[in-house]
Amino acid sequence: MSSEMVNGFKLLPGFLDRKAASDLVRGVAEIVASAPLVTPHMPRTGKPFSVRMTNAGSHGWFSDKAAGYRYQSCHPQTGRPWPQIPRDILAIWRALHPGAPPPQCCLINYYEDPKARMSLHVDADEEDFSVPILSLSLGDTALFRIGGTARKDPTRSVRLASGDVVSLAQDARRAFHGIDRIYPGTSTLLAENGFPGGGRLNITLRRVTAGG
Ligand code: MD6
Ligand code: FE
Repeated sequence: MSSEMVNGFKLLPGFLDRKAASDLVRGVAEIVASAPLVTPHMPRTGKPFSVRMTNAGSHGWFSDKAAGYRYQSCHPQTGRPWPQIPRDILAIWRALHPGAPPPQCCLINYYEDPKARMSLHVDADEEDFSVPILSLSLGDTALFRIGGTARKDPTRSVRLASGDVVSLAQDARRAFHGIDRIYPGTSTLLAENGFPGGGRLNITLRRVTAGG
């Protein structure tokens, strides 16, 4: 914890109370019922991600070996448009990003495997970097690491607990970040709200296209 936190990183611990978090998880369970979780794969190598994903909104993020990282309007397996972003999620966006255009992507990452993680990355598939990304953590606590805009920059680690909200704006919007590990069994939220396997959900809200 020696380095300065990159500018534009904001952590709101416990922003969501248990009731709000439970409602969100049940909303995600509804999304998953119509847009099933899928395992993305790395471009070129085809290595599978350890998290499964789905989306809501007009733009869904996905990756596979053949076509790599991209946004697409339909679910890769069902071919149906992604479900709409739930109203309670849109309300959180409006409360924290007043004046920003509405999110076009609600990416849902599910860490069910206790060994699931997400390697250091920059979210760079969007056209518009002026709008912050908002991240909601639900369920088991995770160890989040964030550095600077260069991969070699020093990093700092913070634990993200259920109900914590993170906003990445300014330099942090282009900063490397990832999830080193989750702490299994630290929350009952998911198991009690439609995810019998427990684990952790992360919801990120993004503006994808420029203008708006
Ligand atoms: C996660 N989060 O919390 C992974 N990306 O599971 C992210 O990759 C992330 O927390 C952009 C903005 C905020 C984030
Ligand atoms: Fe990210």
